[in-house]
Amino acid sequence: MIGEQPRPSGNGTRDIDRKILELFRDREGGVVSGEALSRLLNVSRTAVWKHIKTLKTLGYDIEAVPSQGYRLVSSPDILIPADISAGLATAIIGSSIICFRETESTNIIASRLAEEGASEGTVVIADSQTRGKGRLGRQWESPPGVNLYCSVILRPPILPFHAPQLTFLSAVAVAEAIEKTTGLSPAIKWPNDVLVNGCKVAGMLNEMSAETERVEHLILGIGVNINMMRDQFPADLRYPATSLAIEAGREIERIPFIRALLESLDSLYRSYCAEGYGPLREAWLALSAVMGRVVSVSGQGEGLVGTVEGIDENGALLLRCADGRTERVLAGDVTMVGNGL
Ligand code: BT5
Repeated sequence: MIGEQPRPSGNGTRDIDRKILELFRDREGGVVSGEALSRLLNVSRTAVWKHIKTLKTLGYDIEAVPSQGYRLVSSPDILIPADISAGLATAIIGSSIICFRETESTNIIASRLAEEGASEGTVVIADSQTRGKGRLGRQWESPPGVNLYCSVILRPPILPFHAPQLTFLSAVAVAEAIEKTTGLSPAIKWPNDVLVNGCKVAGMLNEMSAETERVEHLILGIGVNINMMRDQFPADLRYPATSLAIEAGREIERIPFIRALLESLDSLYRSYCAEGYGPLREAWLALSAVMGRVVSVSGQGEGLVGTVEGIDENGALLLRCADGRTERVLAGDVTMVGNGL
């Protein structure tokens, strides 16, 4: 179940969804014919059907009544979107906010919405996920009531080969939000894990849809362990994990954290669009847990060991190996080995 808060800048598609819901509510549980919806909204019957299908994916229980039309049986009942957008100081991120009580994966929903034309800055949030995705087909533990699972739709005006530069946007924004709302000191492990006191507190999964000449959309998937307790973590995690509450020794309010995160994302993204990659790269380097450290690489680049020298224009990790050459690592996982070769 969900709540939805389209903000005034929402595009036509989401406006039609909202108008359909208003028409249902005007009838108070009654049936509204497809013909009436099509006439009142000035769209085709097929378009009405597509919007009904989208609303159903978003958690609205809409029944088709044979030869009469549609009836809204129940609406999502969480109020989080309205709470989040109240006082949210952003220009792009949060143009529309959609919340689910439970969904398979916010990245899957966000991709679907993006394909249907959802506006840039649309944010999909879930209280729990049944199939939370990590990188490389791994799973992301997503219990209810404690954490943040969210996906943001971006449509950056850049060529696809520049898209890896935006990989770091969400990790930097999460780190800034942690500093601002908890006073903890986060660090980023390449490419995108956010650590507090050496343990993983957040992970990111970015997914892109592109043509040769342009990025169609980019989904920033962000999972943050906010109030998860020690006994909620599975025993076999790849890397030691923690939550903000465990590290801060107190419960962290989710809504102010989410608002701080969306505001950081908004200002970093706008600065990227106006000034390019430089400021984002600098921010990432300032927060990096791996700069100057010796790391070993698994996945692509398996077996490489070297001292981290930085990241390049495409987000690749630059490693100085024992024989003096510098290797570029484009994908994979790194593990810290020591303090210098
Ligand atoms: C990540 O993958 O770190 C990316 C996680 C992205 C999750 C968000 S939630 C919202 C959005 N919707 C989705 O479906 N996904 C995104 P990776 O680096 O591959 O780490 C995954 C590994 O971390 C797993 O194999 C576990 O070992 C471990 N892990 C799983 N759940 C965890 C958790 N909640 N906290 C810390 N570690 C976890």
